[in-house]
Formats: sequence, structure tokens, C-alpha cells
Amino acid sequence: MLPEVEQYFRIEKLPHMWCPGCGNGIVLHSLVNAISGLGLNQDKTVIVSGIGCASRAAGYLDFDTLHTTHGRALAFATGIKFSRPELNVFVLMGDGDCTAIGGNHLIHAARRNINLTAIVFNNHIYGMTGGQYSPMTPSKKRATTAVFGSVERAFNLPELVKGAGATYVARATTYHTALLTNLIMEAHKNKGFSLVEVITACPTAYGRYNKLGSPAEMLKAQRENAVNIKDLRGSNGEVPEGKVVIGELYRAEAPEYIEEYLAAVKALQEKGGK
Ligand SMILES: Cc1ncc(C[n+]2csc(CCOP(=O)(O)OP(=O)(O)O)c2C)c(N)n1
Repeated sequence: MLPEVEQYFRIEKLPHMWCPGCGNGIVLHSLVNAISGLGLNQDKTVIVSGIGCASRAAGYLDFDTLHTTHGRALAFATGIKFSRPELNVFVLMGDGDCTAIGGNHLIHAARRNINLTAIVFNNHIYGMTGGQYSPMTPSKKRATTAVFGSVERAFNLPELVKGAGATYVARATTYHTALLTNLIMEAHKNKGFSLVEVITACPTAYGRYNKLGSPAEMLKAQRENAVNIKDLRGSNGEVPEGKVVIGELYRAEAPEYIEEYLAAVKALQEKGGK
């Protein structure tokens, strides 16, 4: 491990449990690079995760970490931020964790515009439990619970959270690691609810059921299928068929939840309330 990132890991917890070719470690590397680039105090930074392969990331990171229950990472993170607003809180979730069982927590965290940085590891499937389809499995793609291909439509996660009230939304892949680091840094700097979706390969479940080839081929596909939003500007803005838009997708200004809440409490106290 490179000495500059070693300080952020619980070395004694390694080797990790992820399969060969899994992209999750790449996401972690970009995350710790972002934390280092932001110069965040390791003792004032909290990592919260739910349940799933992606959520196991919290255990490998040397911060105050909370590995919570399936779908509830944002609820725990909300509690932390409420009681200690000065802490930097990153929330790591799988696509199933975040958008299926955790979908309600997700839309309300976005609606409140609470100052959290959510990172969604989108491997398009429930990896840990053997490959059931998730709300992020693209139509017609196979999973153990969709052996002939899913007949459902997948969420467009950036549009979902933007519609719910998030003020920073971005997407990258595990091929675009420098971009991912920058997006995580920008997400953290935004005072409000920020979400970065990361397309990450699950060669064992999603890749195998959909015959997507080796881990290297899955990574190559991430490169080939990605189109940076900057390259769409100036065109009619339409996303070419089969392409995934990466980059900073949305940014807005809106009141932040904790600040609004504390201001309301202060105003009441000044009026003489208890
Ligand atoms: C309440 C509850 N329901 C179901 C499960 C079983 N379960 C564990 S992980 C998981 C899905 C994980 O998928 P995802 O969030 O996409 O993460 P990945 O493993 O792919 O990283 C499920 C359904 C659970 N642990 N708790």
C-alpha cells in the first residue's frame, strides 16, 4: 500500500473480503485521496455505511466508522450530523442499500439538504446476497431474480436525488479515478446534501450473469461507455444511446437543514422560550 494512503486504513483488517476484480477498492482509494486532498482531520471525519459488499468499506477505513443496518446509513448519519454538526460525514452505500430498502431515507436526506456526502457504489446488483436485481439494474439485464432479464426500469439516481432536493450531484466510474477524487472533494465542499454515484464492476455476480467478460473488460467498458457532461454541452444535450454521463451533473443553492434548525431554536430562545 502506498505510504500516503496507509494512514487512512486499518491495515490489520486486510486482506479485504471483496472478490478479485471488484471495483470497490478503487472507490476507497479515490475517497481517501479526496479526504487527504481536502486536508480533513482524521479524528473529525466519520464514515457511515449500511449493509452489503460496498458497506464493508467502513471496516477497512481508520476513522470513526459506523457499519449500520441495511438501508439506514443515512438515518444514522443524520443523527451524527445533528448532534455534532462540525464533523465531516461520508456515507457509503451500495445501490440496493441506498435506493431499495434505503430509498425513503435517501429522498428525505436530499429533501432536507442535510450536509452529508453520500457515495453510492453502483455495481447494478445486490452483490453480497448473490446477485438479485436492484432498482439500479438496467432493463433487460440478468440477475438471479431476473434470469431472463429484468423487466423493470432502473432509477436514474442523479435525477432522483436532484428532484428530491439534493444540492450537489455527480457521477464517475472506477475507471475515472482522478475525476472521482475531484468530485468527492467538490461534493464535500458543498454545504448541503451531496451525492456521488460511482459505477463499479461486480465481475462475480453482475458481470458473470450478463457475460460482460473479465474484470479488465468491465473496466474498459466503463471507459468506452462514459461521456463527460462537458462534452455534451454545446450539443443538443442528449445522451447517446448506451452511454453513461459522468462529471458534475448538478449544483444548486438551498438552505441547509441543521443550520435552519439551529437558527429556528436560537430565534425561539431569543423570544424567551425554553
Ligand atoms: C433488513 C435486511 N434485509 C435484507 C438483508 C440482506 N441483504 C444484505 S446485503 C443486501 C443487498 C446488498 O446490495 P447492495 O446494497 O447493492 O450492495 P453490494 O453488496 O452490491 O455492494 C441484502 C438484501 C439484510 N441484511 N437486512
